[in-house]
Order: sequence, then C-alpha cells, then structure tokens
Amino acid sequence: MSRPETKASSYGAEHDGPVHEGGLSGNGKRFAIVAARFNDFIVEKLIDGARAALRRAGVAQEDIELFRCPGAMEIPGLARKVADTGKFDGIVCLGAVIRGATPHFDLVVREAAAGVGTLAAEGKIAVAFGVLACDNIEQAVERAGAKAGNRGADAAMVAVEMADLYARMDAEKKAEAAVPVSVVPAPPTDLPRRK
Ligand code: INI
Repeated sequence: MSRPETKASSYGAEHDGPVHEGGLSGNGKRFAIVAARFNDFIVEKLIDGARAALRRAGVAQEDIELFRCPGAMEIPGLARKVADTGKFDGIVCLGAVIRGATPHFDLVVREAAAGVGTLAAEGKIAVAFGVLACDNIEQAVERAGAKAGNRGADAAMVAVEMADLYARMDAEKKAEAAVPVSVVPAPPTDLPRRK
C-alpha cells in the first residue's frame, strides 16, 4: 500500500515490513473548513492559510467548503454535522481561544479539543484540530501566519495526509473483500455415488 515517493515524510529508520502512511496530495478530494467567528481577525488568517495549503495540495477550489460557527465551543457539533453529510474526505477545524480575553478559557479549549478529538478518533473521516489556545493576542498572531507559521495551513496538511491514508486503507480493504472465496474442491470421482 505504501508508495514511498508520495509519503508525507520519511522519518526514522528503514522498516522491514510494510509502512502505512498518507501522502500529501488532495487531488480529487473534498474538504470542509469548520471555523469559529470569535477572534475573527485571527481565525480569518487561519482560514486563508488552510485554503492556500489545500489548494497547493491539489484540492479544487469548489471542493473546499467553509462552515462558520459563533465560537470554538460550537466547532465539535458543527464538525459532526458536516461529517454526517458524507460529502467530505476531511475536515479542518479552526478557531482561536485567547486566555486574556476569556475567564472560561480552559473550559472552551477543553470542550473544543475533546469534541473534535472524539470525532477524529472514530476514524471515519480525517479531522484536524487547528484551534489556537494562546495566552495572549501576540501568541495568536504569531501562529496565524507570522513568526510561528500558520496553524491553519498545518491543520489542512494533517487533514490531507490522513484523508489520503484513510482512502488507501479503505481501498485495500475493498480489494481484499473482492477476492473470491476459494473454490470448494470437487469430490473424488472414484467414490461410489449414493443413489
Ligand atoms: N470562543 C472562542 O472561539 N474563542 C474565545 O476566546 C472565546 N472566549 O473568549 O470566550 C470563545 N467563547 C465563546 C464560546 O466558544 C461559545 O461560543 C459560547 O460560550 C456560546 O456557546
């Protein structure tokens, strides 16, 4: 199943057995971006980063759909609804929770992470968590396209890689299921036949 030339990485030593790892092409796949509006000046940068990364990975513009919700707390519910449409290969969840701005920072972050994590752990669809949890606005800006890269883009590439791995694993399972069951051998002809 593994195709080294399209693998996402080549970390670590050589392996003797098969290695299963997704590639970084999103060609022909459909992705949803589920993004909170809270702290939109940051989240819009994450959305831009995610979109650009998906397009670079070969995803067609019309195959990227954006779903918005009020805050990070609403992301798990919306992501579940989106997953249940069955239309997408992957979901990129984006938001920004900033400690200085909220007394219930820990609660919002925990619920968002746990909800998205639960959906991801079902293993039915690739789900990436790109919700920033920062102590202050400066940290959030850094992670939304400034010094520390763009976490929206990072999350998008995680979704692409996992969607590719899931697709390969599903295809392999389908191919195995299609192999005909072994034919039952005919009884020897020299045995006396029952009347
Ligand atoms: N939602 C965020 O996405 N980021 C925040 O920083 C934030 N703060 O500061 O509270 C936030 N709160 C709203 C929350 O996500 C829900 O929308 C709200 O509690 C209603 O359910």
